[in-house]
Amino acid sequence: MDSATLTAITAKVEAGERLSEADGVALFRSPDLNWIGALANRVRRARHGRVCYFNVNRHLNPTNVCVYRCHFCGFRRDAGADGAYLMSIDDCLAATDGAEEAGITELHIVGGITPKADLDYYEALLRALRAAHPTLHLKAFTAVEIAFFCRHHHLDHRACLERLIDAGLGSMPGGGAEIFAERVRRSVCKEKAGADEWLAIHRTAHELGLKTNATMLYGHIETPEERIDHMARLRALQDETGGFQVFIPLAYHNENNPLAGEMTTGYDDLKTLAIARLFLDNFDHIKSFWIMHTPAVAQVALHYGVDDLDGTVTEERVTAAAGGRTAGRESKQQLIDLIRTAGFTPVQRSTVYEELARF
Ligand code: V47
Ligand code: SF4
Repeated sequence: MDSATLTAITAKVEAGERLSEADGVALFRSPDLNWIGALANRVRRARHGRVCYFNVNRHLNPTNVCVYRCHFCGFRRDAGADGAYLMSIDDCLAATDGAEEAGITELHIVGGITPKADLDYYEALLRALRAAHPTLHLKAFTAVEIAFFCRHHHLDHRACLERLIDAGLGSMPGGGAEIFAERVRRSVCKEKAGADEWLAIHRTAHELGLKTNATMLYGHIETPEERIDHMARLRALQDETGGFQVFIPLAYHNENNPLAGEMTTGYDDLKTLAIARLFLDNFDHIKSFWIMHTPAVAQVALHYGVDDLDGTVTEERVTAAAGGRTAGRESKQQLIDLIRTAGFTPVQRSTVYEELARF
């Protein structure tokens, strides 16, 4: 891209004008990471100053049994295969025992797609967790899981979500979005809910008052145009509902999965995060899931548009299964130090971005 295009995009951002899809693609095609990063940093600083948010959470993946076969997934197992597991509700209670004492404020609950873990199972699980941990926020179920529950139980999205809210669901994570483009989904995750259904479920969740998150799995077979198309569809829904809290680009990991592509580079990670900050002008937060980006890249990313780090995640299995080297046990103090030494003020937040403590 010539510098005139970058200058024109810079002028738009400075005037608070929305970037077009062509602008977004041009940014991906530009090699000028530091220019793009500096621009994203200006937007980030105008919104959040020197604050960097983090939360203290725990992941609970009740089963890795999955009837789907996404090509990028190292986590899934066939029922009965070596390493396949399905936790009972008591197992889940045991795994979350002592959560509050450990300072945890959120449980992030997602699992594989199996009739053995259906809506009845998850309603009972939410109720049991709510009874055992009344103050913990239950952030649970990707739209892909909700779509499966709906089909399995012959329910529409609204009825299914209402049942889960009644059982204790507090918000929804952003997984399962992958890349919305049909070409990519047909190739790497053809069984799971398509883009339209993913978006429809989040729309309904927003209508019911649930906050939700949005992800994008990048660094495999998608093109820059498909990354921007993905973000454009999220931006359009956000214009309608305002219900998304945060955008989380997830970096593809290449172990134990049939896709076996290259890992993303730090360069691509930073550029993708910065472009997300510039393109998604109606999203409050851009999060680095540092388990995927590594603490080193996540720290630098705070200067490239990121204002949120997730988190003091314990027991995260999806990334670990695909070659993640960063054990999900970063202590709160380490996270605080990582944010501070990058020149930012660590703010511990709740799931829905209320400030809990400032360090
Ligand atoms: O949906 C699967 C992705 C997601 C791989 O909402 C992979 O706060 C990289 O959605 N390499 C689950 N990614 C994780 C997720 C998430 C994580 C953190 C915070 C939030 C949030 C959501 O992980 C899956 C899929 O897109 N994934 N395999 C892989 N090999
Ligand atoms: Fe199943 Fe999720 Fe893995 Fe796809 S990414 S195979 S839906 S566990």
